[in-house]
Amino acid sequence: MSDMDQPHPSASRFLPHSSHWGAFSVRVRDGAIEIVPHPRDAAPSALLGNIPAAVSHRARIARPMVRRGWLERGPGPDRRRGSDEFVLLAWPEAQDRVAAELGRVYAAHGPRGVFGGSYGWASAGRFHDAQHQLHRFLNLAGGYVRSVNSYSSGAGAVILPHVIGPQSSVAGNNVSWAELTETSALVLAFGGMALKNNDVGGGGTSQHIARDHLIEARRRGAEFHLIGPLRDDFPASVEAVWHPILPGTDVALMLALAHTLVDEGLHDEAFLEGFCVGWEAFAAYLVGHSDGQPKDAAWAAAICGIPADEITTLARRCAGRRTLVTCSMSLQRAEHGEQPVWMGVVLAAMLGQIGLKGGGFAYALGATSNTGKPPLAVPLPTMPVGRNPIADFIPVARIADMLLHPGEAFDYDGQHLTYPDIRLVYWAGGNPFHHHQDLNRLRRAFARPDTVIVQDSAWTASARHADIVLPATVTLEREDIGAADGDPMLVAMHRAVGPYEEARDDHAIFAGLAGRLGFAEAFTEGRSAREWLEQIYEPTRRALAEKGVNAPDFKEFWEDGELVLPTRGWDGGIVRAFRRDPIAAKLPTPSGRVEIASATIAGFGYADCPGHPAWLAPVDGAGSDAARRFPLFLVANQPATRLHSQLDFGATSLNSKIEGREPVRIRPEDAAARGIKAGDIVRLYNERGSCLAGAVLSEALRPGVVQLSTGAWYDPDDPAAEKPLCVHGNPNVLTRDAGTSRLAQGCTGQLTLIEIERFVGAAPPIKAFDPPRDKDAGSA
Ligand code: PGD
Repeated sequence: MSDMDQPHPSASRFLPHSSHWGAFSVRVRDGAIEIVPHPRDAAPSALLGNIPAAVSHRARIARPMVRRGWLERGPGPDRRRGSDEFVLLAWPEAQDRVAAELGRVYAAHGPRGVFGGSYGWASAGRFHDAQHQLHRFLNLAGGYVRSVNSYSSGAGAVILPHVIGPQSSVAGNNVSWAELTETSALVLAFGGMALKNNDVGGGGTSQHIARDHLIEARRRGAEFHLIGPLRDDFPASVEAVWHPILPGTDVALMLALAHTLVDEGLHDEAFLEGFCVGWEAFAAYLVGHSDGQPKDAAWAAAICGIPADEITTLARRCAGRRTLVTCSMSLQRAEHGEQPVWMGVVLAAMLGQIGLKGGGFAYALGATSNTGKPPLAVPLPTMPVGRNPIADFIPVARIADMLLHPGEAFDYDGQHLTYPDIRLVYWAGGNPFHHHQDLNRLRRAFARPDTVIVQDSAWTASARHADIVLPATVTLEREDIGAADGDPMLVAMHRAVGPYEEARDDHAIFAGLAGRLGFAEAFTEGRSAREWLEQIYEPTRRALAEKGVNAPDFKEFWEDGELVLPTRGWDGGIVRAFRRDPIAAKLPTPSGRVEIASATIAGFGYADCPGHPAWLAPVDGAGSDAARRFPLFLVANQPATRLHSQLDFGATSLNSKIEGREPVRIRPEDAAARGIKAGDIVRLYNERGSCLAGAVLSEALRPGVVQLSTGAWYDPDDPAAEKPLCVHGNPNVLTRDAGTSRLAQGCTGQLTLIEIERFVGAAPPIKAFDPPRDKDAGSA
């Protein structure tokens, strides 16, 4: 059966669907798209407002296109990527050329010449997920260099297993929202718990529950402390005490809290003795025996900007009650990002609370909509990707280093590795010109490979920097199953509209390429997309039947539109089991205990990640050379009006812009000192680049801090220039492209130093959403 046999849905019916930011129903009437949030969701996300634009915005890619330089001169490094013309190709020719180029690169360079790391969130949907489809295809084609970890949590994912246990055990299931609401007396939230982040749950979310739990906890009397430069990283309703810390200095504050606990005998020696290793080495550093500097409150105050008496008072309040130390992902997306995560664990250990209900340490609680929810009792439908015959990888945020420095050595988590010599980059479902730091450097990196192929639904800056651009469908144009770890609802994602122009599903694109490369049968296994949905649904159905609960067959599930899955009881995971019995239920760390100091990490000999948590002054921080020229701290955080760069042209995102430019928040006194008024177009700059944005004056920032969210589409005024001005407001032209440390090599995009000035003169037009001019291959 072909996919074309599927009946086109009736236009007047509401159909179930799903997105990373919520389940919803969709109806198409007279060409207009109506979206209604799922009734089960008490706090639906405003991001749903971006969805209607996805269907036919001019930024959609209509048909395959090829870069003129690549078409005329063939594969090879080329600095014109990003500024060249594009030429239209018919699908058969586009696929012939992609298949031939893949064949050439595999024959000449093998799988180590192909980068399929292709990081990105893509869209909700268990079958059409672009990463799964690409990896299945490349595995069958011969393999590829992959990427490991994420931009979200590059440092956290590597440090946590050394110290307490895998991220999934410490972020997802040691302290639940329900426990926080019922039990926590004090929540010490480093980086806060911004509700905007809770809007999004990778894969889908049927209920946004954080706001109500936080309010309920406050009503019961829980005390919240927000450590962070942005006051709205907690909702006003929890009445958090705001400690407006200098960005990037949380470890100094944590150390001073720890120092006060020791100084006043408030630390839990029995817990440190019975459940931890490495206390002596760390304590020697803390009190200054090892380096002559006690990490006391006065020392920390000078670094982090929180007064010493506020620090000692806070430390005393944390002791002797059920205290939960939380650490947001944003904190570790910065230089030495491993340290706040590790030191958060140590602080919680010193308070003796690790493993207790509603206490101890929770990583990234509130970072997405689905953390802190009960785990599912059945497996989710999953598309098999097969096996990659090669093991080569890079830590995901080292993409530019890899392309610029083939053959050079780098360190990662105790390993000495070498960057591969990549000839072909294939990206589907991600936007590196959104997510990577120092975009001018990334442009130089993208000039290096022979060929760059991008599959996306829209003309992102990544598509503009490709040689071959293939138009992919959006979820409303295809059928899928929506589901996510931690959320109990399986959604039958019905197709609401036909494909835009010549867009095709990623699966169909790869099936076509697989046919040309001789492995169509292995790729599709002879199934249509609908048959794949039935296939991947079956293990979930079987598991439900084995549990003796409602287990509808696929047809019934599809007609019902949704299925609520059973969850497991909350047991606090490995950390609580360890607290109950540290001998029988050892932690999966080298010592089986919480590692306050790590012999393994010390053995790596990394100066930028020593064997116990430490304050390491950042290169791009206060007091640095850069700070003298660029005195403002830029917080480049997750946006509140879209997911990353997705649907930046949607209504919710556009409504937040100022004359079409991304809003930058700045304190009134910092603005006045620069002659900036609300609504002015301003230029943000440092030595790496510059961008325009619209000024919003706000007192919700620490003085000296400005905030420009990520996700405005990169829009260079002159795409051929070395360091063009981004006229739209993408902060990644300013951020620094350096790993968190040699341990994790994570992304450090959250913070950087900049200066701002009022932009004088005629503001350049925004072209980010205008597609490149169509050129016909025939007339090329
Ligand atoms: P998205 O905008 O979600 O960003 O980076 P990521 O690359 O995930 O990109 C997804 C792309 O996939 C979009 O272009 C979308 O159109 C495309 N897409 C969606 N569905 C499909 C599909 O079905 N098929 C195909 N082919 N394409 C599809 C996010 C990354 O950015 C993340 S996770 C984080 S946490 C980082 N955060 C920061 C930060 O805090 N600060 C800075 N400065 N930089 C960051 N970058 C990181």
